[in-house]
Formats: sequence, structure tokens, C-alpha cells
Amino acid sequence: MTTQLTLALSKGRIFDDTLPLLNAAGIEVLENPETSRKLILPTSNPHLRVIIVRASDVPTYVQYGAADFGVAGKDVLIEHGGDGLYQPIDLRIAACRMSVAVAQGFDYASAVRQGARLRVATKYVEIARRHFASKGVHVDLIKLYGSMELAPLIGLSDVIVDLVSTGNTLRANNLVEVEEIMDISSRLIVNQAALKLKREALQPILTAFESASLNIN
Ligand code: PRT
Ligand code: MG
Repeated sequence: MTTQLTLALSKGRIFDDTLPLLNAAGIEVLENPETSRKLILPTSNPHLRVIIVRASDVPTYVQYGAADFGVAGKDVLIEHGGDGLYQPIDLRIAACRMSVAVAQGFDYASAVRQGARLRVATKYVEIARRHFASKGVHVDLIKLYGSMELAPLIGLSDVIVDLVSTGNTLRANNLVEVEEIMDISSRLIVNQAALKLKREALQPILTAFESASLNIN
């Protein structure tokens, strides 16, 4: 009997950037998640299927073994925690950075110097909490699920912590990046039990992903 493998991906940049890695492993995904409503996509490998889930849900599917492996951003992995996950490879895809940004005119440096208590709006509360704790800055964290850029503009927060790639979103909203917290890229994550029980089926794909990511990036 051959082993069935399930790979969890999110639509959009993670799916788009993972496709070339799958192709390098000789695998075609047979439906396009942008046009198909299907959440389980067959591939040219009859023993491998792709499931499409929210980016922040990828670690949960892999942790519980509903997916054997998946691709998730470092941001998502830090917020989720690493329980039950093996993180063997930085695929170096969907790269961006996690930064602190403020409204134009807000003097972040002197607020920090004066020991002001900062209101921080973010979707990434764990990353923000660790960052400001390490700087010894007191913060009130305000959890948002999107459109963080709005918060400093209408007085919900003093600063935001968000992902930045081109900087266009910040610029369009008159926000300024004042501090880079960390570089972000996407990682391959593997269910720890699957790694042991399905090693023979998984290993060739993991190896192909790793060498393809080195060649492509
Ligand atoms: O969208 P959804 O709520 O379903 O989930 P998600 O936003 O977590 O998923 P998705 O697909 O948008 O992002 C998946 C992963 O891509 C993230 O977890 C990051 O690791 C990575 N990534 C890379 C990014 C970006 N670049 C990025 N630029 N994720 C989000 N952005 C957003 C950012 O939040 C901001 O709103 O793009 C905007 C900034 O982009 P620039 O180019 O204007 O600076
Ligand atoms: Mg998004």
C-alpha cells in the first residue's frame, strides 16, 4: 500500500511561491485555487493532495496531523507556537519584514526615550510583545485582524506592528517605518508523527523542495 500525503497551503502568495517548488519536485497541482472553489486539490502525483486553508490555520492542520506538511510564514509560526511541528527548511519564499510604523509626525524615538507607554495595534501580538519587552518599552497591545494601517490615523494606537514588503501600503497611508523587528520568510513545516511514520514518502519531496528553494531564491 502506498502512503497518502496531504500538503496544507494558503491561497495567494504562499501558493504562488510554492508552485515552482512543487514543479521542481515533478509535481503539478491540477486545479487553480483562485478559480476553483475546491479546497482539496489533486496533483499529478496520485499520492499527494493539496488542501487550501487560511494562512494562520496552516500550523493547526499540520500540528493535528490533518495535513502531513505545510508552508507557513515565520510570523504565523511565532504567533501559533511550534507544538507538534518540525521546521526543517526555510524556503525563503514570501519574504518581507516585520516592522514598527507610526503616523507621519509622531516622534517614536523620543516617546521611547521618555519611557512613554505606547499603544500598539497589531495582528502579531506575540511578536510585538516580545519586541517591546526586549526594549524595555511598556505597551498596551490592541489586537486587530486586518487594516492595521488605519489605527494610528484615527487615534486607536500610537504605533502599529505589521508586515512590510514594498512599503507602498505604509506610504499610501502616510505612515513611516521606524524600526525593523525581524526578517520574515516562509518555512516548510512537518507533522512530527508523519515525519517518523511517512518518512519514506515524505523525504524525497522535502529534499526536492530544499534544493529547489536554493536554486530559485
Ligand atoms: O489574508 P489572510 O487574512 O487570509 O491571511 P494572511 O494575511 O496571513 O495571508 P497572506 O496570504 O496575505 O500572507 C501569507 C504570508 O505571506 C504571511 O504570513 C507572510 O509571512 C507573507 N507575506 C509576505 C506577507 C507580505 N509579504 C505582505 N506584504 N503578508 C502580508 N503582507 C501585507 C502586509 O500585512 C501589509 O498589509 O501586505 C501589506 C504590505 O505590503 P507592501 O508591499 O505594501 O509593503
Ligand atoms: Mg493577507
